[in-house]
Amino acid sequence: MSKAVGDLGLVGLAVMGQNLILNAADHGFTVVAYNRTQSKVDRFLANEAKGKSIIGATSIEDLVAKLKKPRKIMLLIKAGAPVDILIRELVPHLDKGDIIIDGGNSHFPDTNRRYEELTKQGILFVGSGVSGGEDGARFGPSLMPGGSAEAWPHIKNIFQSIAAKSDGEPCCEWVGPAGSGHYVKMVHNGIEYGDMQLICEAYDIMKRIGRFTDKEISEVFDKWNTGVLDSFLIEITRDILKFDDVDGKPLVEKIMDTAGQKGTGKWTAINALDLGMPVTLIGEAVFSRCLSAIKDERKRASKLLAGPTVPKNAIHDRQQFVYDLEQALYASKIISYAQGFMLIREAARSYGWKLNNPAIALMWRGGCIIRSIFLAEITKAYRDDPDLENLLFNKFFASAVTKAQSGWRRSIALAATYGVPTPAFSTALAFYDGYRSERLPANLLQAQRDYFGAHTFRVLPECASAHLPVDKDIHINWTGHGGNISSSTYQA
Ligand code: NBP
Repeated sequence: MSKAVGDLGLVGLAVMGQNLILNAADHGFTVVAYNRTQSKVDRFLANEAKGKSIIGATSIEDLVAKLKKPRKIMLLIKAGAPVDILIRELVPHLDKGDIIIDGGNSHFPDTNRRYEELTKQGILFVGSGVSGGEDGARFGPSLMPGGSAEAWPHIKNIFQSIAAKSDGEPCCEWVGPAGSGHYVKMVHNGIEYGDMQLICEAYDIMKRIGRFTDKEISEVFDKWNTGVLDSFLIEITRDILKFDDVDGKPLVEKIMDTAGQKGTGKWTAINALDLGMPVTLIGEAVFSRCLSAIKDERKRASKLLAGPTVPKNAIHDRQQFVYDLEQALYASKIISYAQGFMLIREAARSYGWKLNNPAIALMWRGGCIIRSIFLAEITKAYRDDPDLENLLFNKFFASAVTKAQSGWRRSIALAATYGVPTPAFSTALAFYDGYRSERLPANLLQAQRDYFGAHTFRVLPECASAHLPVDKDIHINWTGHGGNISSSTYQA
């Protein structure tokens, strides 16, 4: 009979699983490692895990038998069907109150479903976002757990011990119920798409309009990394741009300019549309990858479709040009995070989740791909007011955007003048100008819909009259020959 000595069981010995096990062992926990392909367990025990508080399991039964109660079993396996298969295999061996944690990139509706099913069976289920890649898993990831709240006291110590620390605080807190942990991870990944796209646009403008070399652009990122943009992604961009191939030429310029967009970025954009939230920057970041992917078509179009050419002296003041771009990047980033938190707020409302907003910002401050100085300010904003309606209503961010906006507008105008695409910069500014507009042209849109589809409209209270009553759906016979019947179903 196996002895129940394990604090944590971990299933899945690929890159994330192995590193998280080593991390947990370094923090004094005894981890029981299991993998579908047994040879990987044997290899791991004989190498990286040797001499550490890590024991192997030869079967699901063996794994369960080696864990202290309530058992805590974390899955770090391929998302999708494998998670359902493994849960089905595990459950018959578990007792009520045992805990299954899915640490993979599962889609939150799947986590909602698994949470419901397992709750009925008395098993506590946690869906946890894990970010930071291989290095994060090994030395401190950002962890975003949500699901059965009763599980949190049992896993809190392990999770907060192995998580990254930011100013001494663990980048891990309880997010909320059901699939909310995976939801927050999904939005994190969407924001990551946006941050990367913004950086790419700044690089493209410096290259194509400023005619900077990669080394010069690297120096700009190096400088930016000491200011408000200080972040992991700016830091790695700096290093990528100064990395030469064996022939002394920048390696990045030899890389095919096509990118994929499966998974969490796409899910975030789809969810934003489902919830009716204008998360435009992440949407543009996903579409930019789609545009990059049609390389052959772009190649043909580049020969056929004309645009402005960039003169050699397009930039008169390099310092101002770089300063403006920094402001454009900073302001757009503020908009992207404001949109991300708008989406989280709407999800909480739509799905009936009570979410911990200050903790979400805190969890993203360290360990993960979007870690940055900037997130300290977001954490502060939500700590000062956990129910903050919009990040842009916070004094610090409102004033930061106000200060940044002339450089932001100049950068976008310059790029448009010379035909350099800036989908993320531009959509961020369009959102900002739309958000701060008390009146938008949707009045005309409503009139058009009523004209062709009898879709009705509402009238502004100050314009109400006997034939245009307030708070009533009104249909007008715009042409004199249309009917007076309004549509109750047609949605244009
Ligand atoms: P992978 O996503 O490559 O998954 C490989 C693991 O899944 C192996 O242990 C494999 O076992 C196991 N597996 C598969 Br495939 N089908 C299985 C099944 N039906 N039953 C049991 N096990 C099965 O590993 P990863 O890159 O370490 O990522 C793990 C999770 O963490 C994923 O959900 C991933 O999206 C997420 N994630 C990854 C990163 C990253 O940087 N890689 C970052 C953040 C989150 P086998 O050895 O027997 O084939």
